[in-house]
Amino acid sequence: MISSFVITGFLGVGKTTLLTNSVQHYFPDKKIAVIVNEFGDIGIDSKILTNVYSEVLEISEGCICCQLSEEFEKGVMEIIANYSPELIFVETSGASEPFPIYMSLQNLGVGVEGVICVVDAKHFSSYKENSTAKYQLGGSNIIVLNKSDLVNDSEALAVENEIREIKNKYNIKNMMTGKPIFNNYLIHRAQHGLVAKEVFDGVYQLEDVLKLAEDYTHHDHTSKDALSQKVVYLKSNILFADVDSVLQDLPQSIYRAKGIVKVKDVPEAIVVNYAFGDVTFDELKDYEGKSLLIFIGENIEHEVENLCEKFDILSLPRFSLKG
Ligand SMILES: Nc1nc2c(ncn2[C@@H]2O[C@H](COP(=O)(O)OP(=O)(O)OP(=O)(O)O)[C@@H](O)[C@H]2O)c(=O)[nH]1
Ligand SMILES: [Mg+2]
Repeated sequence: MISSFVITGFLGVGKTTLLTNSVQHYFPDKKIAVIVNEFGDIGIDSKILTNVYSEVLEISEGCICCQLSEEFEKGVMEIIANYSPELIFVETSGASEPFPIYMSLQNLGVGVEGVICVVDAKHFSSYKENSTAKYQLGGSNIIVLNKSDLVNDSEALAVENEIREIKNKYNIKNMMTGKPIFNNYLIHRAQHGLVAKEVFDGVYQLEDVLKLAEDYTHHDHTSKDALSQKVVYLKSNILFADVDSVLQDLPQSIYRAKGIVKVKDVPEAIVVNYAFGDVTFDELKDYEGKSLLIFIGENIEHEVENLCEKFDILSLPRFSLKG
């Protein structure tokens, strides 16, 4: 049986970092497929993962939490047929819940060894009220308190206590028995996603929850904390400082920005990674694609339009990405 891990967690918490660092560190000899379930046809993360087979399965726009199965399952079947992986890692979109993905893997006969929820130790309080974030915790059985380098021990402990509270309240339960489907969960601390090896030891084997599938109903998210994404293109002929000034000025409702940008004063393209006010830049060699940024947050349509008006270097695509 092919094994898998599902990696969930809110926007920008370090899911891809956990994949690239931990997974490649612990599984150098295994045939691994990494599947990133992402918005749109952009696949920024897949450009960064180079050592393993990786593929981005596109999520259509709309309610991402509802993007159950069909396309995802078809994509996974193709990957299994073409590549025969021993182990599959699925990174779910930071704006969606893990359970539908979990069910899809089960349906395909892929064993789910664990659902890992990555938590941002530093920025947890900025996003913990979001209902998607709560259901991500509720639907996982391995919790990784990442970015622990950015907090002290008492701050980390405080976040761990909050996680336990949310976990108790939002644990998904089997509708028939009323019992939580995950008997147990553990919290591991990590820096840059490098977790203890035991996280992947397969000791987590989940209860068989196929019965639950019949009863699973999508949680009704209020529009208050609905997450949306917008893509903007960047003009050519811009400087690094221009990009930096946009990122310095993002409104709080934009939690996450990522993209690949080309600027005049740096020879290679730059991967931009912005999460809750913190930003990192990495060079990406031989990138020939468009220069773009994706903004993700709560009801951000207007904010992004304002940004485009304010910063001449940004422009909205004339056609939707799907169109
Ligand atoms: N200081 C610090 N930064 C981290 C750590 N882990 C990840 N980061 C940074 O956080 C940013 C987001 O990391 P990603 O791994 O792309 O996050 P993600 O959860 O995959 O993001 P999405 O897929 O967009 O939801 C990047 O700039 C990382 O370098 C960590 O442990 N410590
Ligand atoms: Mg990612």
